[in-house]
Amino acid sequence: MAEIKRIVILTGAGISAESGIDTFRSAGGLWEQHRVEDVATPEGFARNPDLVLNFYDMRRAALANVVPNPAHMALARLEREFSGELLLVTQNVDDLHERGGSARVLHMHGELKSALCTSCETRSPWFGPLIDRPPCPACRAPTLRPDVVWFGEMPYQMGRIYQALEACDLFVSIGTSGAVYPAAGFVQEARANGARCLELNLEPSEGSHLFDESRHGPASVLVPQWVEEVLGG
Ligand code: BV8
Repeated sequence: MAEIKRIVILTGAGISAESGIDTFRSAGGLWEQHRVEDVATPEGFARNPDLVLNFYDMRRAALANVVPNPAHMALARLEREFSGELLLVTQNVDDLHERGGSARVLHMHGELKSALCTSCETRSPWFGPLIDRPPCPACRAPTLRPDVVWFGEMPYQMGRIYQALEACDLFVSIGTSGAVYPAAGFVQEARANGARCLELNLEPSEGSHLFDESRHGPASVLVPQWVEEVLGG
């Protein structure tokens, strides 16, 4: 494999599946229990804020019952030992990358452990429930919402992500179905700029045909194996 200098990694719910966090599209997954329109859109939040606040309060509380798996640890090892540039972008709102040892994680869809004030737009680290309408730490207004990107909202730091996709020589997609844009389009950006594209997923994603190589299996096996390869064993 030619000398790899700049890697962009995109992770999805599949990397946290073996830690016990439901993915969105598996049987019994998150979206089977709730309609997307009701719990992951601004309209759903406006229509029934308690339903949405509870949905995210439950997921935030559930973080206490899960731990990172070997895939998260392997990406933290890559961050420590890889001599080139690495950007880890995750669609996940859990904190398992950080708890697995990754120091630099770009949460393009926000994170459960952050609250956004709809009055002053301040983001605050948040660990408890929001259902009781606690006051915003900055402006005291009782107008905190989950700091996650809902459907129809703009994902975070897209400029930085596209810049990295244009410059990278390797794009790796891990544990994502390729069902949601703009994340699902990152492989096209990377390809257009001549990067090699690798998919590590339990089964072929919707965009599998766009990858130079697609390996199928559990992330806890595939990711440590791949990191070992990149670091030259
Ligand atoms: C935007 C945060 C534009 C919240 C999420 C038509 C109508 C309306 C909208 C659209 C439309 N067409 C396109 C759109 C845009 C829309 C979209 O893409 N819709 C889809 C449904 C068609 N996208 C948006 O709205 C985005 N915003 O476009 O804004 C804009 C432009 C200008 C100005 C303003 C706005 C925002 C989308 C973000 C939504 N938020 N999450 C929360 O978490 O609750 S989405 C959520 O689902 C995830 O974050 C992720 O992005 C997405 C997909 O989930 P995955 O992570 O891939 O998980 P999934 O279960 O699907 O797959 C898991 C995979 O893992 C599987 O492949 C499985 O095989 C694999 N796996 C399982 N176990 C393992 C494993 N792999 C390895 N090992 C294992 N053990």
